Amino acid sequence: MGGSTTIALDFGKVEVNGRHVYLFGTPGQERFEFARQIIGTGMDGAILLTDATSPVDEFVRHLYDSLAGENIPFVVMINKCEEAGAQPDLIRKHLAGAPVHTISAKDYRKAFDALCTFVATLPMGHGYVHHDLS
Ligand SMILES: Nc1nc2c(ncn2[C@@H]2O[C@H](COP(=O)(O)OP(=O)(O)OP(=O)(O)O)[C@@H](O)[C@H]2O)c(=O)[nH]1
Ligand SMILES: [Mg+2]
Repeated sequence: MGGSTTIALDFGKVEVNGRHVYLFGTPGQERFEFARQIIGTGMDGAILLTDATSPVDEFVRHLYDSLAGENIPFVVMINKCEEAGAQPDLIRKHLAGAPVHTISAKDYRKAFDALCTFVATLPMGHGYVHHDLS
């Protein structure tokens, strides 16, 4: 979307092997920690989308550690892997522990396959949270 930064959330809905998957993209900038906390409440799984052309810095490490500390399925997807300067192996080395997929937003099929693999690890019967306000 023309170089715009996420300040609230990105939302997407896809069907994966007959399951409805709701994707909530949080802002990536450090100052939006509060938004990540709110959006992440009640999530069934977490995907850390990292940039293969940027080194793992303290902030990415912080995101990794907080998601790994949640009691939910968690995966790392290394994006921009088609770029000439991409170093997915370096990122993979620094984020060892969680399952890792190398993807590119420019390769829909590969990214979707990675999502399918992750969704298959999620327990059934989730995906919709009923908030009882009474
Ligand atoms: N070459 C390449 N460029 C990409 C890829 N994915 C995203 N981009 C570009 O990277 C830039 C940033 O993408 P965004 O989707 O805005 O990144 P973001 O992580 O949501 O950024 P914030 O919302 O600011 O946290 C845009 O210019 C995208 O076109 C990719 O896989 N390959
Ligand atoms: Mg964004």
